[in-house]
Amino acid sequence: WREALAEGAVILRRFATREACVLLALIAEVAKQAPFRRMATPGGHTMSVAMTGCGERGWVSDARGYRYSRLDPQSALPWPPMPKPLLQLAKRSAGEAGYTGFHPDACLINRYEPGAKMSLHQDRDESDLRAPIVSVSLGLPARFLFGGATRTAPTQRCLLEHGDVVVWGGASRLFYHGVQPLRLGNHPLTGAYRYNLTFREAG
Ligand code: MD5
Ligand code: FE
Repeated sequence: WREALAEGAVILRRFATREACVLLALIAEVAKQAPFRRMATPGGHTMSVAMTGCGERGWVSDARGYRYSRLDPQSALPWPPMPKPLLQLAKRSAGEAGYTGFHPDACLINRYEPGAKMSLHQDRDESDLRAPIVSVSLGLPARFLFGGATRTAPTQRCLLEHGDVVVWGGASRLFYHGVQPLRLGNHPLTGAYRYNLTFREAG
């Protein structure tokens, strides 16, 4: 259940399956205070993925660019605190992959509806790019693409399913990656949606 996926990346298959119900209930709690929204891109488009977040910092995108903010721009209030079970899962996952001392201050919550996708990109808005990113997939499966350190590097595809956790550290931390359009489906816990939690040391 523990496999190397790329340089520095480890997939912990089904690591979060038993906790999934609790995680989804916590996501719903966060979304009551900071509702899912489709953010604007700096280029003037609207993302197909709906997002919210919890923790000290939240990732935001608008006409001014991408950044982390202590306040939810929609409410001008701080993001909801990161629930303990989420923080614990993130730390346990990082530990399983060999990363001790992981202290995420941001949990970005992505919600994919059928057709929603994420184009190839790098995650580099965090202040310390040596810290790993822990990603937890819930609900419908996604065809995930990851390449290499350059946009044109060859890409590999992998299926990320309900309960799968990936720890992206080392070289893979800065690999280009994306998510193919979500296919229609019905998951017993999430219906037509896929959720992805990413834990980051942002600040
Ligand atoms: C997702 N989210 O499935 C993905 C999981 C995002 C995003 O890409 O930015 O919200 S995070 C996957 C990730 C992070 C860092 C490095 C790599 C993948 N990688 O090297 O492939 O919604
Ligand atoms: Fe990303």
